[in-house]
Amino acid sequence: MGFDVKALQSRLVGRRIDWRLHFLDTVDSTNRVALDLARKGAPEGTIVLADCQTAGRGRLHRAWQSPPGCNLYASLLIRPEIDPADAPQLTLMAGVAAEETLSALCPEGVGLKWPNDVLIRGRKVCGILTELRMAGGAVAAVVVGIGVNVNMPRADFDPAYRETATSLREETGQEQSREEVAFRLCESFEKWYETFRCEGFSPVREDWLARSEMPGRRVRVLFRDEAQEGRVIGIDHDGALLIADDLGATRRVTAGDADIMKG
Ligand code: BT5
Repeated sequence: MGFDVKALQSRLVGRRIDWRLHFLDTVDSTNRVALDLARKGAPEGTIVLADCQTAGRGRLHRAWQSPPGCNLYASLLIRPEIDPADAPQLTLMAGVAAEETLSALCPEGVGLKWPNDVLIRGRKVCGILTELRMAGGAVAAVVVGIGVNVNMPRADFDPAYRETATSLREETGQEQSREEVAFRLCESFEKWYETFRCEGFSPVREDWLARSEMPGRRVRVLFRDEAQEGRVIGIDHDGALLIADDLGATRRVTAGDADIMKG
């Protein structure tokens, strides 16, 4: 099904954020385009959407599978005044917005996994990639890339992660409107961004923790060749994961892929 970009744009008029949609049929990466627009001075609220990506980006140079006609690939440009070290806070903020959006459409089993995943019943339905544009040592713009598997059939996922990925349709048994998912995502995003700007990261962190199964669970976080293990005790002021190791010491985990252990 085609993407009704006009219908979406008309629903996004007159809101707290002045959303400006750029829709592309095929693009390498919506994040790449949004960063380019940022460099050219595009304002906060610029959003790049595509039907299909040929080089969708994940973290650490990984790929995001982005076939046409079924999913949402969106890059939201904002210009917050933040320290670069606090950028992970925005990934968590976007996670809260995405979780809020998806749990309204799929009433059971939606939750957040640090640092950038939304899961349904333990499978990844959405991933977030935050990229910064720096100028003179300061953050000039932030691009928050959000990929949501909306109607993608299980059989179409790459076999490498077919068992660990899912789509809204697989979980609800119903075809979902991509425009509706996009609209709700913008609505939630602007609400949480306002909270973030007015009240800081604390309320976002509280909400993130309430939307995640991770607190209290034992996790293993792998970053490059190093693994850290412990029980999740919270999120630090900058978005780092806080775990208690087996000796009871608190450790900060700033990057990596987390596995929630059984038991
Ligand atoms: C992410 O990376 O989860 C960030 C994904 C961000 C994608 C959006 S789409 C719009 C915007 N434009 C872009 O170019 N990117 C953003 P990471 O945590 O590194 O997860 C990547 C891993 O997830 C891959 O190595 C695969 O194992 C798996 N994966 C790839 N495609 C997937 C998909 N469609 N659904 C679920 N898992 C996937």
